[in-house]
Amino acid sequence: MTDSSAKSGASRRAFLKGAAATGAALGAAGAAHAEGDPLITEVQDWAAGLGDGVDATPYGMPIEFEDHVIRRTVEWLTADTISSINFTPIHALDGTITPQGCAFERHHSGAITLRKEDYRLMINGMVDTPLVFTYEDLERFPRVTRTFFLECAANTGMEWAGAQLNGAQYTHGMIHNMEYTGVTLRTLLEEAGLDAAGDLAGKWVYVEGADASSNGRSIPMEKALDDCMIAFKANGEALRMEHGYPVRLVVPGWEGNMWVKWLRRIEVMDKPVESREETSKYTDTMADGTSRKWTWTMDAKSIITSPSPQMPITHGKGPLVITGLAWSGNGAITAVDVSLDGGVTWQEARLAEPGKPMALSRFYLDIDWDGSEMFLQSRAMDDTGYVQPTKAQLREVRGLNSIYHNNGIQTWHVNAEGEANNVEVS
Ligand SMILES: Nc1nc2c(c(=O)[nH]1)N[C@H]1C(S)=C(S)[C@@H](COP(=O)(O)O)O[C@H]1N2
Ligand SMILES: [Mo]
Repeated sequence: MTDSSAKSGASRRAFLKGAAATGAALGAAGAAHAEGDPLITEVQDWAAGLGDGVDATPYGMPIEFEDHVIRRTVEWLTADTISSINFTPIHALDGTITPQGCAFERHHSGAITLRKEDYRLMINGMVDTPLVFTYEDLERFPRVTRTFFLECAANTGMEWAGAQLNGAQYTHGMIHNMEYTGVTLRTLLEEAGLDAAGDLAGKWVYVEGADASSNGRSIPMEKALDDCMIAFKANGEALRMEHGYPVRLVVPGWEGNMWVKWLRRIEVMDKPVESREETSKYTDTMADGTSRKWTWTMDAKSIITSPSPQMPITHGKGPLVITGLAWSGNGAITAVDVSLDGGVTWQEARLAEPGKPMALSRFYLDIDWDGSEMFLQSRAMDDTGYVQPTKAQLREVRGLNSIYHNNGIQTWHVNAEGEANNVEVS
């Protein structure tokens, strides 16, 4: 590559030498070249004059050197961009919060532009008082803020029959994790009065969006009253248009398809609608040709985001940070194990912080890489005691006909050069 990468390599080595001197465990990372490094000894352009003023970026974008950290599509999957999918660059992110600007999108009839002033949310059906809320109305109910992942049921769906897409972004990038602010669905249902509906057992809500597809889904009342949210902020700011501005439904731990964007109507019913999105789609065909339905929960899953095919090891042997994401729709992640040898032996990774229910967890495993090939795997455990299955275990139960709900353990083969590829081990 260019001069500048060589330069930053040199300054990194200098840093590592400093770290070793203070007793950190990075001693073997390389000799220092601090002496004579113009980046240290010379006054640089950026220090010789003034930087940008505070009026240069009223709303900031990532610096130009990060312009590869973007949503991407897979050409053969993206027949048209209106009814389609793109993928979060999870390989290049760290921490747990997904910036809205690069969080994957899935729309069935394109992303619509809906002004707050034109927004209406209706609650009708088996309620005391059918109601219509404006956006301003919603802002006056008691508010909550909570962080959840949204995973499309089809995430990793192209990998059912074998290793196919080469990159964590493509195999596992139909996921994002945001801090949502809004009101609970329970608050609004209570406002409309659920009592007239009598016994709540067996009741459902049917939720639909304002876009042409409407993406209607039926949700059991227990879930609706438990933790669903009517969200109008994500990561502190207004929802982006592509994520449902001004209001979307949040259905923690359940498949992304139920998180209706541009939410416009909630009907309380005594049975599910059996809409297109819950019959011909989002059902799982088994080996014998029958289909599972109402497979709402996203089971525990994990992925090593680096190293990975888009994130090869470029620094040679020595200290290596292995990192990734884990999540469970059934609760909080309690542990993540990492294997370097395709699942023969496992080591427990470090969680960046204790797992939160139905939110992404970040894990790290710091190793001293000897430069030999690895078959990297990660396996998540949640607080129900569930352990992420191997692909073989999953196929034994579910066959090969499914698209949705593939939470099998992923393998990256890393060769001696540090390049990684999507493979399967038997
Ligand atoms: N109104 C509406 N809601 C929708 C969809 C849609 O097309 N229209 N797509 C669904 C699907 S399949 C998924 S995976 C998530 C994607 O949310 P995102 O685009 O914010 O990532 O939204 C869901 N909600
Ligand atoms: Mo989806």
